[in-house]
Amino acid sequence: MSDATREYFTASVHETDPLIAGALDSERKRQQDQIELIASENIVSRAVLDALGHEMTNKTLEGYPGNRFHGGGEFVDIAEQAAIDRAKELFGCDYANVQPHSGTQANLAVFFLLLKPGDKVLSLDLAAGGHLSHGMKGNLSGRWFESHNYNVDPETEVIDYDEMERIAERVRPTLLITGGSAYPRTLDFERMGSIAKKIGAWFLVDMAHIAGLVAGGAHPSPFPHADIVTCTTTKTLRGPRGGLILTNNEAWFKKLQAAVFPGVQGSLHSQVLAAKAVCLGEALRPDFKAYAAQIIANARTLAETLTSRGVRIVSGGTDTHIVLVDLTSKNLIGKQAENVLARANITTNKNPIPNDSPRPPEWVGIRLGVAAATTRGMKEPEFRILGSVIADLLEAEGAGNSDSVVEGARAKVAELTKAFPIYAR
Ligand code: DSN
Repeated sequence: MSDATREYFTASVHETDPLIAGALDSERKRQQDQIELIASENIVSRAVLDALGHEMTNKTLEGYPGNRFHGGGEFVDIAEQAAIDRAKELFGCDYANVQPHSGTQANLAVFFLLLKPGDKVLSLDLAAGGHLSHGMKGNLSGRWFESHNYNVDPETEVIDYDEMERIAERVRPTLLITGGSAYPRTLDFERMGSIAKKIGAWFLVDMAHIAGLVAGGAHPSPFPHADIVTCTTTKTLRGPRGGLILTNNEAWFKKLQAAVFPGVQGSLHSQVLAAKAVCLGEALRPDFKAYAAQIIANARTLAETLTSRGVRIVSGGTDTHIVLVDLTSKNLIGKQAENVLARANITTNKNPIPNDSPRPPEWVGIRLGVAAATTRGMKEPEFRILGSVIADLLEAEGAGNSDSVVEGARAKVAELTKAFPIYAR
């Protein structure tokens, strides 16, 4: 073996690429030192990381277990079959496709399966918590399909199911969609499933954000009300980046497999399938239920603490991992809040709230999600501290004197992150 070949197979990224090694090290430190409150994030297990960084990444395969276009797939078949079996067991459904590279790809495959260009879809308004892959104009789903929205009640900020029914009867969509990125309340799958049936639409539940809560019994399951369900394996499910599609419809399943491959994807991400199997296996363990229940307790504690300090929470609270904050109560917009929290090492994102401006720089909300900090082991006492640190920062920023408060807030965050370390080395 030449020296160059030996080095190729043995040298670490620290030896070969200082720029990227530095970025990787800094990102690890950032995750340790910051409290992650972005609702779509979580912290995967060492076992999931092991799978993601494995040589399995070298394997190219198309097709499905036992029926591949390339040779040498026997070990990836084990991983993919385990992911399929575990997904079915976890979510109590008959069929699972675990190949989508993301939640958006999963939704695209469902559109490919069920719709023709120009067909109508009806989904939750983006500012009310919907998702861009459900018909936003800038997304293929909004370009190729006729997109309509339902919304939340302006008073309660909870989905107005009566209004949804009226819109569904008027629009007559082929596909009714629910779920999204920033809806903090329990979704009434039974009611929406019956609306879909009444108007002869298919019912898609995109449970990307709440999949871990469903898996852990902390949110009702979309089955048996949904015709088809998509999700990511990131977020509350606490796995690698990627998607799943689940259904009980035997007649669709063959077509669904073809809709994913070759419909909207080519070869699979072999190592991600292994990581999906690992995270789904973790979610089947009894301690996952305790994690899911703790998420709800933590989110409620955070919402109550903020409310007690005069910070308005959209819909008055939460049933999930998401706490959506209306910053007008503190004379702020989303970007200002995101920035002041970032200065104290709390990571969040500006977000629209119901009926917000379509322009991101004008959004008046921030979205807080408790899953990652819950994974670190933080419980109600820590979320009380965190809630009051956040309230201090928002108040100070609104009053134009945050500099004096940021230092103390950083110190409190540092105490928490030190007490709850991740990936100990
Ligand atoms: N939809 C984006 C979010 O919720 O942050 C990414 O998953």
